[in-house]
Amino acid sequence: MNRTLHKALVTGGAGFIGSHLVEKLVDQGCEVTVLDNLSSGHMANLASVADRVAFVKGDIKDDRTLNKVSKGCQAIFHQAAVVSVTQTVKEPLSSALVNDLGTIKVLDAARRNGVPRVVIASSSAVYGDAPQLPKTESMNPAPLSPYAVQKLTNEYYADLYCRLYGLETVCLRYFNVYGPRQDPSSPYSGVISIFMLRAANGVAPMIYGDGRQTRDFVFVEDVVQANLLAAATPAAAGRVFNVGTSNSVEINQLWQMIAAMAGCTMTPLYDQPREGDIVHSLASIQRAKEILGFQPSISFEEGLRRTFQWYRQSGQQRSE
Ligand code: UD2
Repeated sequence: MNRTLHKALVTGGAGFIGSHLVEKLVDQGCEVTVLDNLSSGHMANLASVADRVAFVKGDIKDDRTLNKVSKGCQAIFHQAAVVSVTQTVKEPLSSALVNDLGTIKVLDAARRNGVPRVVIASSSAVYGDAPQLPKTESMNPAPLSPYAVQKLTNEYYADLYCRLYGLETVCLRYFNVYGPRQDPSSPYSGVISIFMLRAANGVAPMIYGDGRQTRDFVFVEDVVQANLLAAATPAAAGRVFNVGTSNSVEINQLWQMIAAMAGCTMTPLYDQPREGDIVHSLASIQRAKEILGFQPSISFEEGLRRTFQWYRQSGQQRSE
């Protein structure tokens, strides 16, 4: 790591991924401002650092707020977004105002205020269902939802801001992120959070399709690691990186692992494949390894154990 961060802004810092990033930055002695409108984030996610961060309840669409919170920062970690693919399909316009225009506003606030670096949360969604595996950053993108188009647009703007204005931007294409605090409450929440809740409640899971589809699940702490490296590595500027593990897990196998952990014996129910579902997703993390020095450190078994422990302890099992 080549740079120490003294002051940073995390947009969406009260969300699932953002709050883990905030905790880590605070642990490292960084002065952190969180900007979050609490539309999908929760103050409870920041409980462990509440008295050590500056929390601003506000919107990334609000230029004045953005201006204020970005002053003096060495980096902005832009995690705020409409994160539900389905919601962007239902509301292409309002989601674009946040995911497209909001991101441009974040980039421009950085430019105006002399913030040297912006790390942007992108998504494996930009690959669509292109059959090539593993997905490499040099593949042609094939976005299939407003969400994917918005994330890809973010990447193009990030690249432009780097070329036109010298703003150091780094985009991270997250694969399937999981871990403590992931919200399981919607049918479109991450499959691990849903299965954890089902297992804790003794309710059989629903598997869409034959369950042979696979995903590259990456533990949230490793995503935090990727963000910190992206902020600190000079050669990362202007680049896009996959953030996954290069390992994939079948959905059937995922349930078996969670059921074994929870001591459940229920048999899953099966339904039609979910519309628009891709069959396989797997990241090549070669570029992140070579340029960022990224190396996932939490095995899938360990990540699942930590996540399950959190669902058990946090009382999430009562909320379904
Ligand atoms: C992930 C991202 C999404 C987008 C997309 C791009 C998450 C949570 N979502 O969606 O934001 O980037 O990738 O491709 O990371 N499943 C079941 N039963 C359930 C829930 C899910 O069988 O109760 C299946 C689902 O049909 C899918 C797999 O599990 O095949 C993973 O589903 P997901 O919603 O966790 O994530 P994904 O890959 O669709």
